[in-house]
Amino acid sequence: MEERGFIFQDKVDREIRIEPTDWMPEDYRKTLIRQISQHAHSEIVGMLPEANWITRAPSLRRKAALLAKVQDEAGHGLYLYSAAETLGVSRDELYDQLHTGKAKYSSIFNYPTLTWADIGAIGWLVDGAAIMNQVPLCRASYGPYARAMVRICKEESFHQRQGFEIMLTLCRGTEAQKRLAQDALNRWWWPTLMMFGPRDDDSPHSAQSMRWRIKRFSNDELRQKFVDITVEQATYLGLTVPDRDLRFDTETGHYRTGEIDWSEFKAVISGNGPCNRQRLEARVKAWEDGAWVREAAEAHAHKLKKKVAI
Ligand code: FAQ
Repeated sequence: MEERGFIFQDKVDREIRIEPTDWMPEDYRKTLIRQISQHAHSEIVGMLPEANWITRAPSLRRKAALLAKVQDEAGHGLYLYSAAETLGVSRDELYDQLHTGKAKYSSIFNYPTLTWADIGAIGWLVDGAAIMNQVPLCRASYGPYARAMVRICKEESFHQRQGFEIMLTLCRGTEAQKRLAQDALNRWWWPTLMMFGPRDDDSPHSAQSMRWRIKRFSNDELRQKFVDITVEQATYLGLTVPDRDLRFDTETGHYRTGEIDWSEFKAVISGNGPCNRQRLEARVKAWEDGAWVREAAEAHAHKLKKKVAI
């Protein structure tokens, strides 16, 4: 057992990918199921805030792009559920964990999309944060997860640009449009910073996940990279980041933010954010409304099997 553990860690250290049929420590398997399934749920629940604006997109071009983005997210969820299944958990179990409120998904999707500018802010900030966190995951030690992330990141990068372009259009528009863009930044800035997870000294899983090379950077490192890039993009847009304590530290070359409201983060991840109940209800309803499709598909597969047997 010890020797297997040693060989496993040695492979990880030498950047040899771990594949589903390889031996792996039970805790590594559990950690991956936890992270990959939370990630899959996030993609699926993440469709809801944006779907709210598909029927109200301001032009056909915007509607087509938003529809395509939301479809991509469904695809991301499916690749990720498939990656989780390679670790021996069934998709039904994962859905059940989501629908019964046992599973976490990203805190960010528990905030409402009040105006069209929120769709711009989600693409720019939320997808921007997702890319920052997910590009290193393309080098995660577990093969199926890393490979799924490659395609996901390419698509997220398109999503981020469509969001930034919406923001740019609004910021170059009328005063009222610019106000919408600023209001969206005001509401999405802090929740986006929370997406990276708790501070390093309050993150129970980080150290082990870094030893296993599932994570390559800590939560705070990724958050800092995101802040450094995004503050400059906000300046380019002519928007103000809603943080009075934000300053550029000439010594380190980084922007320093004020303190994140961790009590808000904790409330949201324990089910008490502005839209948690609404999001879960929508997922459970979709599952229940789809029961007849699953039954019909099963009956059809059963018929086909019978035919082949004859
Ligand atoms: N929300 O010890 P750590 C997207 C939980 S996809 C909710 O630091 P870890 C695409 C954490 O699970 C966005 N819970 O944990 C899109 C753990 O709880 P547990 C999703 C959070 O795993 C864009 C506890 O706190 N991306 O946006 C959050 O080492 C636009 C302790 O935390 C991923 O899932 C949070 N923000 O690091 C779709 C990426 N943060 O399990 C639609 C993959 C932490 O003990 C529209 N995941 N928690 O009960 C990761 O990189 C990691 O799992 C972290 C957390 C960095 C999220």
